[in-house]
Amino acid sequence: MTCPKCTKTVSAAGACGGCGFEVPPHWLTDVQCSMAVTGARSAGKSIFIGVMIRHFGQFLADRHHTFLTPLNDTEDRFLRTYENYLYGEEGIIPPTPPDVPEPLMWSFTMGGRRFCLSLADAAGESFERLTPDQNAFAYLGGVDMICSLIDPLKVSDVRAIVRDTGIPLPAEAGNDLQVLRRVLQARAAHAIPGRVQVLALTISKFDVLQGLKNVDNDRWVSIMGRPGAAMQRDPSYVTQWDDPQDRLLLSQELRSLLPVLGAPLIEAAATESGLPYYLYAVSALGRPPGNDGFSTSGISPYRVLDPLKTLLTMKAVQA
Ligand SMILES: Nc1nc2c(ncn2[C@@H]2O[C@H](COP(=O)(O)OP(=O)(O)OP(=O)(O)O)[C@@H](O)[C@H]2O)c(=O)[nH]1
Ligand SMILES: [Mg+2]
Ligand SMILES: [Zn+2]
Repeated sequence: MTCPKCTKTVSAAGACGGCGFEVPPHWLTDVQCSMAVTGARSAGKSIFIGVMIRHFGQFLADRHHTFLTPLNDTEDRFLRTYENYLYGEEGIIPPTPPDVPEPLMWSFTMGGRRFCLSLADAAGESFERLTPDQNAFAYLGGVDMICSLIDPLKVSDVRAIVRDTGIPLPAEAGNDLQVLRRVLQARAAHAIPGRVQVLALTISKFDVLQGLKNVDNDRWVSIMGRPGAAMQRDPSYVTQWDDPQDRLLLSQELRSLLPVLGAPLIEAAATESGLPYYLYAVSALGRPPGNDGFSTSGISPYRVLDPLKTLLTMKAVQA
């Protein structure tokens, strides 16, 4: 058993001997699942986490008739760092400070099994500077899933079209491919022998690309406007577990999208890492944010549960 924060071996609940993190008893008794969300600055990591967890709680209640229980100080931190912004009056989430990432943890039941989820958010700024010797990022070698966000608003072609439509653009920051390679190198340096890890290559802010089917641009209209495409559907809230058929279909469509996004080397980096990987598309907000934050326009997420459902299904099968 390893600590969710520093990956040192732990044999009992309570303060970890390596880092002092309070390891909850659930971590030792339940099916462990851990996810690290990575990506460059403003890739959409924190908003994705905030919306994913909120919707996961609703999904558990509606589809599994169970509850998402925050552990340690997670409830307070989640409220302060995510929910107060996304569903309150605080305006947009500020950039995550480059501190040592502290996992958020929850416990819940799915399919009659208890799960304990550990989820790590970190600053894009830290990932952009990451080197394999940084022990604060050892968790990258211990997590079950690395969910790496790729931001379509970094693509100059997409930015140019979006700028024309008048939607506010976040500052262009960080190179997604470089960050992905740094994350995967750090992962390899801290890998725990025998641990199965998967990589979720996840296009964030997918509403931006879906919006291109309505613009005056033939190339994008033909790519994004195909009726019946998996990219146009969102069954993630309906199915109880991962749906492999839907996932494969979506992966195929996204595979043909990556070169168009100018990101063909993203898959090469994934292959180089030797990790099994899947492609996902998510939109946490479902639409571009307004200048004054989120609350006025409302949040209607798209496929935000897909990576997590793959992870939980994988762990349920392994357990
Ligand atoms: N259109 C659209 N924009 C989004 C979405 N999610 C995030 N954004 C935009 O991206 C900006 C950054 O989002 P964050 O979640 O704070 O990004 P981050 O990756 O956590 O950034 P750091 O903490 O600095 O590393 C937001 O202020 C939004 O403008 C989305 O689903 N759709
Ligand atoms: Mg953040
Ligand atoms: Zn520790």
